Amino acid sequence: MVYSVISVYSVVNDNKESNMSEEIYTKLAQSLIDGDPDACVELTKQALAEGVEPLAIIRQGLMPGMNVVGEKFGTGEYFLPDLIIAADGMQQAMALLDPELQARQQSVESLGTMVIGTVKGDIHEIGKSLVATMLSANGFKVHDLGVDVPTEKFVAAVNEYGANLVGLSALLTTTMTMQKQVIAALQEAGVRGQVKVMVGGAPVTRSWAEEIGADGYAEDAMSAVALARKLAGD
Ligand code: B1M
Repeated sequence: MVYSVISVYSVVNDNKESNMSEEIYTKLAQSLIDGDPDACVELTKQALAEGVEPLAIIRQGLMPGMNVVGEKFGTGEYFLPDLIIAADGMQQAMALLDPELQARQQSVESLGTMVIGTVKGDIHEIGKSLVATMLSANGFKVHDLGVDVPTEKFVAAVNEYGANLVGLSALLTTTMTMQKQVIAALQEAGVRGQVKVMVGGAPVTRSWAEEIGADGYAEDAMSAVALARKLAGD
C-alpha cells in the first residue's frame, strides 16, 4: 500500500531545482514508509549526485519518512518488522551521508571532548549517531559508546577520555530515567563538576532536562551542536 507523505513537511519553493529536490525528498520518505531499503539507498545516491545537501536529505527526506513509520507503529498499523526494515534503510542511507557530512565541516581545533551514547535498555541508534556525526564534523572530539550503554560505562569513559561533555540519548519513555541515573552516577564518582551533560531523544523535553539536573537539552542534531558549543564555552 502506498501512503502520501506530502503533508509531513512543508517546503515552499518555486524554482525548478527546488521542485526536483522536493520530489526526491518525497520519494526518500516514501521508500522508508514502503519498507524498501534498496530504493532508499539508490535515492540517497541520486540526491547526492544531484548536489542535494546531505543534511537536507536527512531532515526533509529521511526523518519525515521515519516519523510516518513511527506514527503508524504507534497506531498499530505497522509492526516491529516494519520498524526494523525502515531503520535498515535509514542506516544504509546514513552510511552514505556520514562521510559527506564530515567532509563539509573541517575544524582543526578541538572544541571539546564528548562521550555520547544511548542509555541502558535502549537500542535506538540512528538519532544518537547523527548527533555524534554532526558534533565531530563541527570540531568536537567524540567518543561514541554505542547503544544500551551501562551507566558505569559513561562514568568510566569520562575518566578515560578526560571528557568535558556527556551526551545521553533516550528514545523510550521507559529509558529516560536512565539519563537521571547517569547524572547521579557522575555526581557519585566526583566528576559531575568537570562535565556538562546534555540530553536528547524524541520523548525528552527541556523541562525533563531541568528536572534531572542536566545542563542542556537539544531537540535535534543541529541544535545539539549549538548547545555543545555553548556548554563547552561556559
Ligand atoms: Co522504536 N520506538 N522501539 N525502534 N522507534 C520509537 C522511539 C517509538 C516512538 C515508536 C512509536 O511507538 N510511535 C516508540 C517509543 C514510545 C515511547 O516510549 N515514547 C518505540 C518503541 C515502543 C520501540 C520498542 C519498545 C518496540 C517493541 O519492541 N515493541 C523497541 C524498543 C527496543 C529498545 O530500545 N529496547 C523499539 C525498537 C526499534 C527498532 C530496533 C526496530 C528501531 C531502531 C533501530 C536502530 O536505531 N538501529 C526503531 C525505530 C526505527 C523507531 C522510530 C520509528 C524511529 C527512530 C529514529 O531512528 N528516528 C521511532 C519513532 C520516531 O521517533 N518517529 C521509534 C530518526 C532519528 C534521526 O531521529 O532518533 O528522534 P531521533 O533523533 C533525533 C532527535 O531525537 C535528537 O536528534 C536526533 C537527530 O535530529 N536526538 C538528540 C536524539 N538523541 C539526542 C541526543 C542529544 C541531542 C539530541 O544530546 C545528547
